[in-house]
Amino acid sequence: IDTAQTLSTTRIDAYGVTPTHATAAFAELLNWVEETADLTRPDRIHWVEGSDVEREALLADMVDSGALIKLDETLRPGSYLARSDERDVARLESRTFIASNSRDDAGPTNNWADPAEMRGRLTALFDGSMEGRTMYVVPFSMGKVGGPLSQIGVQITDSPYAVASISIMTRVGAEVTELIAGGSPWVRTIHSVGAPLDGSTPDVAWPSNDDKYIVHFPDTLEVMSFGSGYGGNAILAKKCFALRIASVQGRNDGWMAEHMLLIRVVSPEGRAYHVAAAFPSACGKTNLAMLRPTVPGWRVETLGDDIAWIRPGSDGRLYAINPEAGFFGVAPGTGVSTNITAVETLHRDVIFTNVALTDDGDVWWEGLTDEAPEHLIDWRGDDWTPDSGRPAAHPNSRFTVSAAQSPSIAPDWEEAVPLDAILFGGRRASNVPLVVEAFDWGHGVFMGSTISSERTAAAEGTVGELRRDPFAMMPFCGYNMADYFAHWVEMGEVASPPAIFQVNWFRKGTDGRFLWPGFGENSRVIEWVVRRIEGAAPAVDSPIGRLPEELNLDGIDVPQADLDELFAIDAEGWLAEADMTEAFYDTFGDRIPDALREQLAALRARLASP
Ligand code: GTP
Ligand code: SPV
Ligand code: MN
Repeated sequence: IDTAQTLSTTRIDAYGVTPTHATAAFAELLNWVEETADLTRPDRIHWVEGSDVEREALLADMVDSGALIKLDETLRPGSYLARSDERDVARLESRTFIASNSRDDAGPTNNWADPAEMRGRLTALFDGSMEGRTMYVVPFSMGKVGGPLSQIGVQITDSPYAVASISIMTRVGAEVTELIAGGSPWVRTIHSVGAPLDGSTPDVAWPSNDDKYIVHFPDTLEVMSFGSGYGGNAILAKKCFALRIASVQGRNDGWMAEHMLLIRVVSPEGRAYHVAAAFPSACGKTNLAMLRPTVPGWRVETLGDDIAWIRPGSDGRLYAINPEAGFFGVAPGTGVSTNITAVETLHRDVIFTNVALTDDGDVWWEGLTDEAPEHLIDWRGDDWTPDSGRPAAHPNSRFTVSAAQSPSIAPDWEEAVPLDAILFGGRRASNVPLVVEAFDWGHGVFMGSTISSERTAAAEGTVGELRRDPFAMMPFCGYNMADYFAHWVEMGEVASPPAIFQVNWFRKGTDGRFLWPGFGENSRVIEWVVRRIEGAAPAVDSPIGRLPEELNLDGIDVPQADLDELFAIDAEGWLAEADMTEAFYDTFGDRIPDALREQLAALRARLASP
């Protein structure tokens, strides 16, 4: 690029951004913005600078247009409610594509699309898609700006709701534009709700398009998303970049992008341990991230609730950061008795989506309080009473809030921390015990690769149906999952890899009731995990791994029969799981690492002669 020619001062000034270096790298960004505007034909371009004034104005505009409802300023200061279109309430895995050059690189677990063909289809969809709207340019950093494990990107979008959300979930601002101008690599993400305005019909509160595409181009580090305004479909920094694209970057460059919460556990002796946990969507990450231990003397600090980027340090340990800056958390089930920390986090400056509105201008959802208010406006905008016979809040209704305002946030939450333990979990009504420790890294990777979980409302599909979700990454791995498993095997070749555990808070009795009280009581499992790391708690070997010889149950009353069932290992059930694992592995052909096939054979042998 001829910098002098393409980067005249007037050209830069047109956007109100003036990086200190008017470099070729900056010209490339400008060219991309202008090409996208030429295609999508918005009325205006707004380069987002990330200031408070700008944010206030954006929110006020959305209240004026009906896109947001301002909540009562005394009850819930600085907070808003958005109601989505009824057909746009969750991630859409069937509309999510990995457009890698080679179909094999996407693997059997992803929808693959030919990149050239898909680009053609998207170009047609984006043609004029922003007419009548503002095109926002949002430079963002995942991880603190300029941090050693951080990555940057730019999202172009015509959704002010997406802009407001990205401003909470990532670090947005001029410093990022500076980094781009300075030559830092960045990821291009383009989003349109696909609802151009022709001037004759008025806008709707939640514009979207029935034709939806969430497309990733891992070979060129790009994301294009069309038609949906919801969460992971529209906040492209999150699942699209920080997991799907970043998982590919990590494979190429020797690090990992994982669907994990990140916490610091402080023991009564004052020793700190760092634990990451991969649970599928709506399976307890945010709750564990904000755990308030019921075991006296233990403390948990929050570092992240959804995504961790992990890289080997020079000391032979694995270091992790939370690349996000906010929480996009599930509302239903979040209450004083389950997650008091979240309730306290949500006292101000929150964007709620698809929860119910109270008569005094506050919000409510199932589980916030034991008793529902007598009258509400439900997530669709209709009158609701407790005998309406339907939920007031959508099961996947969410809050968007800054991480820094959580009372449990670690003071150094933006720094990398060394991992002591990794947990894998899911929703399993049967078979999987409350906690089991892997024999070693290789066995732990095998465990991760075999995780199944019951479907939740976080994505489309039948809630409750059991499905494979290895490493909780099934919907988020941007490349062939067999290669991803191999990458995991390799990443354990550091001198001191973390210990690995499998947990399950969701095992049910024959009467359909959860056997384990969960939430704050999960600290009892965390206590055992830490004591194992310290070499201070005994374990007994079982065919599937090491079980606690004893769990601290002081102060709670879990019937012995429930405990027995929580830890029951049914050899036949596990042999059946082993058969399903083999069938799953076979879908990858011979790309599955030998090490995992050997782990499967060893599991079968242990189950045959316990
Ligand atoms: P995403 O944000 O979609 O990735 O979900 P998440 O993994 O962060 O799940 P979250 O912590 O929001 O929990 C999802 C649902 O599971 C909520 O309704 C919680 O109340 C419920 N839940 C979380 N932890 C427990 C637990 O220990 N026991 C039981 N029974 N339910 C739990
Ligand atoms: C999930 O589904 O795992 C979420 C919500 O955290 S979304 O951002 O929509 O992916
Ligand atoms: Mn969450």
